[in-house]
Amino acid sequence: MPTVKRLSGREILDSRGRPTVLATCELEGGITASASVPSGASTGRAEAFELRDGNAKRYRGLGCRRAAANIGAELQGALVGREFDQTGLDQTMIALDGTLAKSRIGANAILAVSVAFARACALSRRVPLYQYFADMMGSSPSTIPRLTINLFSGGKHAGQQVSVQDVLIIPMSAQTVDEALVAAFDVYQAAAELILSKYGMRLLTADEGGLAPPCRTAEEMLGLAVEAIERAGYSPGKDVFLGIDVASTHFYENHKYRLDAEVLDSAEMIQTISRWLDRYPIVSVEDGLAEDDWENWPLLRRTIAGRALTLGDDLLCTNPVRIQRAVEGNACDALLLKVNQIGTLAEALEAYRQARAAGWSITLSVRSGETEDNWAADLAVGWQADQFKNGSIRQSERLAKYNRLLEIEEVTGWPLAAWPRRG
Ligand code: 2PG
Ligand code: MG
Repeated sequence: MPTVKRLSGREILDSRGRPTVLATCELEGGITASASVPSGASTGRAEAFELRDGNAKRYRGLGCRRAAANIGAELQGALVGREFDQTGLDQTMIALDGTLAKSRIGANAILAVSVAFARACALSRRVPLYQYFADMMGSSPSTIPRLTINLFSGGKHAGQQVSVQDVLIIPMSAQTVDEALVAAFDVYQAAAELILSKYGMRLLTADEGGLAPPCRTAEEMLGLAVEAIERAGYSPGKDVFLGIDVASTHFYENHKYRLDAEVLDSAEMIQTISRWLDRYPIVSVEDGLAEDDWENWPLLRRTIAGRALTLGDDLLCTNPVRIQRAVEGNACDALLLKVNQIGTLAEALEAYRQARAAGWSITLSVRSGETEDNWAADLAVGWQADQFKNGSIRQSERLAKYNRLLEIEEVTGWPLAAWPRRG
């Protein structure tokens, strides 16, 4: 097993221009690797804790110097000279931190070390990072996850002009990453032209590189997506489908959903989503209900089963305890897996296994604040996620991952995964 020789941390900036953490891990024998971690904006309450400096005079309190320093001081002190496998390293850091949310050392510091160590181990074994991740879970990859690509943004990612956070396109007839990206390009260009002709709006992008048309309702945005698919020469509901991240936690207050101009209770919200499914080719519904609206999730799942995945993001927070509750209550049939919601690779793998054991589908997702690091692409392939959610095809922090998938595709020749059975 590899021995940790040196660890160091650095504060860097993410794609929103906010500080985040990069860790560098040197193993005995001289191999060195670095990794950086992302950060969300529409976060769930149960997410692991990002340690930030809180100094209002610097980056409005968002600085990550303390988290970075914890890598070079406490983590280095505790881990140096010791041999680990991935799970051993992660568990040692969890125990050292000693808090439920990793708030003492910081989940951002811990995850950066977890991934930098993984990358260094892959290098020392002379295997691609996706192979290291596959070995970690004992899988033999043979496909690349199907891409779900952000077309339009609203909600917290685009200044709330419309309540729903993401409309994604899912190129379903594409057999390869290359074909999926071509379709995404075509639809994106068509959508940009439509937005210019309908709203006179020039091309401006939201946090994940998607377009942010000044729609007033979710249906207007969904209709625009269908029009863009047609205008690009594809058949909606045949070549290209839609996914939505409703992110409804962020417009849920006093047991009501403030969806655009409407105020809906949970049953009405479910009916509204069901109507969207009748009218638009939607096959995945993320966070259709809020993270605290546990009791109504089973009805949502039953109502849309067979038509679309019931995908839990804020509800589950990649947290094994919450996933267990959702499995027992039949609240979802799909997990949105974001490693930094839980804070280590080992725990994310536990979450993954739980979801798989329940027969759920898995979408591996990056965050709205990302860096140029591309480890999430290797993780999605190595762990054989069904889908990969990586934002739009604009902005280098997104392309770092898409371009890595192109490289993996070229080397392996693996096709895109089939869409999972819905029901
Ligand atoms: C989400 C993610 C990615 P954030 O809600 O699924 O789109 O956003 O990283 O802001 O939580
Ligand atoms: Mg989400």
